[in-house]
Amino acid sequence: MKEIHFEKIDGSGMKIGVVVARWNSAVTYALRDACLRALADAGVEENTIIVQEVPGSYEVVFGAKHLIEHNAVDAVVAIGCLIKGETMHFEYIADAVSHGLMKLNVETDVPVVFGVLTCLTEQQAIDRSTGENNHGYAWGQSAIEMAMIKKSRKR
Ligand code: RBF
Repeated sequence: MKEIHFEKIDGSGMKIGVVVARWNSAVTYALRDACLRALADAGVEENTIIVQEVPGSYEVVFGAKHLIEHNAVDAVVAIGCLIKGETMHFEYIADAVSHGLMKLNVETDVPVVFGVLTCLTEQQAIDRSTGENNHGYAWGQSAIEMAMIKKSRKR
Protein backbone atom coordinates (compact mmCIF):
# COMPACT_ATOMS: atom_id res chain seq x y z
CA MET A 1 0.00 0.00 0.00
CA LYS A 2 1.19 3.48 -0.77
CA GLU A 3 -0.32 6.06 1.50
CA ILE A 4 0.22 9.71 0.65
CA HIS A 5 -0.29 12.12 3.48
CA PHE A 6 1.38 15.50 3.68
CA GLU A 7 2.92 16.01 7.11
CA LYS A 8 2.91 19.75 6.74
CA ILE A 9 0.69 22.12 4.81
CA ASP A 10 3.35 24.05 2.93
CA GLY A 11 2.25 26.88 0.68
CA SER A 12 5.65 28.37 -0.02
CA GLY A 13 6.02 29.36 -3.67
CA MET A 14 2.30 28.96 -4.34
CA LYS A 15 -0.05 31.38 -6.02
CA ILE A 16 -3.53 31.19 -4.56
CA GLY A 17 -6.75 32.84 -5.76
CA VAL A 18 -9.55 33.77 -3.39
CA VAL A 19 -12.95 34.75 -4.80
CA VAL A 20 -15.26 36.53 -2.38
CA ALA A 21 -18.95 37.32 -2.86
CA ARG A 22 -20.18 40.61 -1.38
CA TRP A 23 -23.67 39.36 -0.50
CA ASN A 24 -23.77 38.81 3.28
CA SER A 25 -20.38 40.50 3.40
CA ALA A 26 -20.12 40.53 7.20
CA VAL A 27 -19.96 36.75 6.90
CA THR A 28 -17.96 36.42 3.67
CA TYR A 29 -15.31 38.94 4.71
CA ALA A 30 -14.81 37.09 8.00
CA LEU A 31 -14.44 33.84 6.04
CA ARG A 32 -11.99 35.54 3.66
CA ASP A 33 -9.90 36.89 6.53
CA ALA A 34 -9.62 33.46 8.16
CA CYS A 35 -8.71 31.97 4.78
CA LEU A 36 -5.98 34.58 4.32
CA ARG A 37 -4.67 33.80 7.81
CA ALA A 38 -4.40 30.12 6.91
CA LEU A 39 -2.51 30.98 3.72
CA ALA A 40 -0.08 33.21 5.63
CA ASP A 41 0.40 30.56 8.35
CA ALA A 42 1.26 28.04 5.63
CA GLY A 43 3.91 30.29 4.11
CA VAL A 44 2.08 31.69 1.09
CA GLU A 45 3.55 35.09 0.37
CA GLU A 46 1.14 38.01 0.39
CA ASN A 47 2.14 39.13 -3.11
CA THR A 48 1.17 35.74 -4.55
CA ILE A 49 -2.40 35.88 -3.25
CA ILE A 50 -5.08 37.35 -5.51
CA VAL A 51 -8.41 38.28 -3.94
CA GLN A 52 -11.19 38.82 -6.48
CA GLU A 53 -14.48 40.26 -5.26
CA VAL A 54 -17.71 39.44 -7.06
CA PRO A 55 -21.26 40.64 -6.37
CA GLY A 56 -22.87 37.43 -5.10
CA SER A 57 -22.43 33.69 -4.76
CA TYR A 58 -23.78 33.10 -8.25
CA GLU A 59 -20.78 35.02 -9.61
CA VAL A 60 -18.08 33.08 -7.74
CA VAL A 61 -17.97 30.47 -10.52
CA PHE A 62 -17.01 33.03 -13.15
CA GLY A 63 -14.61 34.69 -10.70
CA ALA A 64 -12.87 31.36 -10.06
CA LYS A 65 -12.72 30.57 -13.78
CA HIS A 66 -11.24 33.99 -14.45
CA LEU A 67 -8.47 33.47 -11.89
CA ILE A 68 -7.69 30.03 -13.31
CA GLU A 69 -7.57 31.19 -16.92
CA HIS A 70 -5.87 34.55 -16.53
CA ASN A 71 -3.88 34.50 -13.31
CA ALA A 72 -2.19 31.08 -13.38
CA VAL A 73 -3.16 30.26 -9.79
CA ASP A 74 -2.29 26.91 -8.19
CA ALA A 75 -5.65 26.70 -6.40
CA VAL A 76 -8.77 28.77 -5.77
CA VAL A 77 -10.99 29.22 -2.72
CA ALA A 78 -14.49 30.34 -3.73
CA ILE A 79 -16.23 32.08 -0.83
CA GLY A 80 -19.90 32.98 -0.55
CA CYS A 81 -22.78 32.85 1.88
CA LEU A 82 -26.30 31.89 0.87
CA ILE A 83 -29.04 32.38 3.43
CA LYS A 84 -32.43 30.86 2.71
CA GLY A 85 -35.20 33.34 2.02
CA GLU A 86 -38.89 32.95 1.26
CA THR A 87 -38.53 32.03 -2.40
CA MET A 88 -36.71 29.34 -4.36
CA HIS A 89 -33.69 31.59 -5.10
CA PHE A 90 -31.56 29.89 -2.48
CA GLU A 91 -32.04 26.45 -3.99
CA TYR A 92 -31.33 27.57 -7.55
CA ILE A 93 -28.21 29.55 -6.69
CA ALA A 94 -26.83 26.86 -4.34
CA ASP A 95 -27.39 24.21 -7.00
CA ALA A 96 -25.82 26.27 -9.79
CA VAL A 97 -22.80 27.30 -7.73
CA SER A 98 -22.04 23.84 -6.38
CA HIS A 99 -22.29 22.37 -9.88
CA GLY A 100 -20.29 25.23 -11.40
CA LEU A 101 -17.44 24.85 -8.93
CA MET A 102 -17.50 21.08 -9.26
CA LYS A 103 -17.26 21.47 -13.04
CA LEU A 104 -14.16 23.63 -12.70
CA ASN A 105 -12.57 20.88 -10.59
CA VAL A 106 -13.30 18.30 -13.25
CA GLU A 107 -12.59 20.32 -16.37
CA THR A 108 -9.61 22.45 -15.40
CA ASP A 109 -6.42 21.23 -13.77
CA VAL A 110 -6.75 23.67 -10.89
CA PRO A 111 -8.40 22.65 -7.61
CA VAL A 112 -11.28 24.85 -6.49
CA VAL A 113 -12.35 24.70 -2.85
CA PHE A 114 -16.07 24.97 -2.13
CA GLY A 115 -16.29 27.82 0.35
CA VAL A 116 -19.98 28.65 0.04
CA LEU A 117 -22.03 28.45 3.21
CA THR A 118 -25.64 27.40 2.58
CA CYS A 119 -27.49 28.36 5.74
CA LEU A 120 -31.10 28.25 6.81
CA THR A 121 -30.66 31.17 9.21
CA GLU A 122 -28.34 34.13 9.67
CA GLN A 123 -27.27 32.67 13.01
CA GLN A 124 -26.03 29.51 11.30
CA ALA A 125 -23.89 31.69 9.02
CA ILE A 126 -22.49 33.67 11.96
CA ASP A 127 -21.70 30.47 13.86
CA ARG A 128 -19.68 29.15 10.91
CA SER A 129 -17.74 32.34 10.19
CA THR A 130 -16.59 33.43 13.64
CA GLY A 131 -14.20 32.27 16.34
CA GLU A 132 -12.83 28.72 16.39
CA ASN A 133 -15.52 27.56 13.98
CA ASN A 134 -14.65 30.00 11.19
CA HIS A 135 -14.59 27.63 8.21
CA GLY A 136 -12.45 30.01 6.14
CA TYR A 137 -9.29 28.80 7.84
CA ALA A 138 -9.80 25.16 6.84
CA TRP A 139 -10.70 26.24 3.30
CA GLY A 140 -7.35 28.02 2.98
CA GLN A 141 -5.53 24.91 4.21
CA SER A 142 -7.54 22.73 1.84
CA ALA A 143 -6.54 24.86 -1.15
CA ILE A 144 -2.87 24.43 -0.31
CA GLU A 145 -3.21 20.70 0.29
CA MET A 146 -4.89 20.26 -3.09
CA ALA A 147 -2.23 22.36 -4.82
CA MET A 148 0.41 20.18 -3.11
CA ILE A 149 -1.15 17.10 -4.71
CA LYS A 150 -0.79 18.75 -8.09
CA LYS A 151 2.79 19.81 -7.42
CA SER A 152 3.73 16.31 -6.22
CA ARG A 153 3.42 14.90 -9.74
CA LYS A 154 6.58 13.57 -11.24
CA ARG A 155 5.74 15.10 -14.59
N1 RBF B 1 -26.14 35.98 -3.16
C1 RBF B 1 -25.51 35.44 -2.10
O1 RBF B 1 -24.30 35.31 -2.13
N2 RBF B 1 -26.22 35.05 -1.00
C2 RBF B 1 -27.58 35.16 -0.90
O2 RBF B 1 -28.14 34.79 0.13
C3 RBF B 1 -28.26 35.70 -2.01
N3 RBF B 1 -29.62 35.80 -1.99
C4 RBF B 1 -30.24 36.33 -3.06
C5 RBF B 1 -31.64 36.44 -3.05
C6 RBF B 1 -32.29 37.00 -4.12
C7 RBF B 1 -33.80 37.11 -4.10
C8 RBF B 1 -31.56 37.48 -5.25
C9 RBF B 1 -32.26 38.13 -6.43
C10 RBF B 1 -30.19 37.37 -5.27
C11 RBF B 1 -29.52 36.80 -4.19
N4 RBF B 1 -28.12 36.68 -4.21
C12 RBF B 1 -27.49 36.13 -3.14
C13 RBF B 1 -27.31 37.27 -5.30
C14 RBF B 1 -26.91 36.26 -6.37
O3 RBF B 1 -25.87 35.42 -5.91
C15 RBF B 1 -26.38 37.04 -7.61
O4 RBF B 1 -25.37 37.93 -7.21
C16 RBF B 1 -27.48 37.81 -8.32
O5 RBF B 1 -28.58 36.99 -8.58
C17 RBF B 1 -26.97 38.39 -9.66
O6 RBF B 1 -26.57 37.36 -10.53
